[in-house]
Amino acid sequence: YVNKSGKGDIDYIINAIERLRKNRKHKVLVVDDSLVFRKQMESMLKNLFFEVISVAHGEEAMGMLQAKPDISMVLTDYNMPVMNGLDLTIQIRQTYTKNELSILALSSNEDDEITALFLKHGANDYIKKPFSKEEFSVRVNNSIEALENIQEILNYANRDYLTGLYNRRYFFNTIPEYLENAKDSGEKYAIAMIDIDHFKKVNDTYGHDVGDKVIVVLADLLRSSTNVHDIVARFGGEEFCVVLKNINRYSAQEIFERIRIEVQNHTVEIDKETYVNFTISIGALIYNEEETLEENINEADMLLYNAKKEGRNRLVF
Ligand code: GH3
Ligand code: MG
Ligand code: MG
Ligand code: MG
Repeated sequence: YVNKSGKGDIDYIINAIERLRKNRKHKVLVVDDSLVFRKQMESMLKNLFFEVISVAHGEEAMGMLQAKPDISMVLTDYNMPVMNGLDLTIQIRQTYTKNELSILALSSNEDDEITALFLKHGANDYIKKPFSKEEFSVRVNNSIEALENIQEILNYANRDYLTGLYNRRYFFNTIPEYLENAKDSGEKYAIAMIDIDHFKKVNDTYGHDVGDKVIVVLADLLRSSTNVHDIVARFGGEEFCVVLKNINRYSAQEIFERIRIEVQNHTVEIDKETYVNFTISIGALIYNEEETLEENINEADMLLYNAKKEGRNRLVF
């Protein structure tokens, strides 16, 4: 069976299966005051393998977005009691960009101005009621695909390919704003520069692939030893930067020291005969708001240099 556009239903199913295969079951929030219409959309979306949540108006939708921050798309009606679709769109865009959350506006309103207003205030696309099941599926799929493509590109731009950690570019783009929050809330942040000791020897003795494996092991260890709100970045080579959020000097020292000891005690198994041990040196400080980020990083780098000079496998705070 082929629809008017030449695309068969099977294409949407293939599309949806492709998404499932990539292990991404997107959550979609349906916002409509008509129960009949909500049920209809729910069933169409479930056929496209989306996880669906539905609410009756904009205010409920805002509450749901706060409770479930991993929603990928909002499908919203225009005319609703308490808060209409346009006000909802405006509110959502104060928190989420078009690249983070897709908004599809739906309305039977004949007024073309509403369409323009929706798009102007940040809706990604617009569907006029009544619409065919086919148009609905195509527009929903297109928006989700666009969102996935942008997120994939952002991922390539912001993350290090080998370890999946944030790269230097992301770090220097994001950290200043992140630290601004610290200034406002009066929270202290700790910054550490971390470098593997005698890493050239690892490469020279076991080869570059083993060296890479060691870098990945350290990356995983840094990630698992820190909080979700902390930042772990690979600056290049075997050099990492860790930022701990909302922490005092004593706790930061304890965490970095624990990481150092964990690395020292960890054995990397390459194969049945090859086991590699390695150590790291750490230069760390409590972020000084009176100085720039670069100055803070340079200071941490100096402390790292001192840790190396004093014999390696140590923390200088
Ligand atoms: P030190 O204790 O003073 O830090 O000695 P080191 O041998 O670790 O010296 P340094 O930090 O200058 O060495 C960095 C080495 O890391 C040089 C480079 O060949 C290697 N390297 C950089 N990036 C990678 C990578 O992605 N994979 C591998 N396997 N090696 C890398
Ligand atoms: Mg309505
Ligand atoms: Mg090194
Ligand atoms: Mg180095």
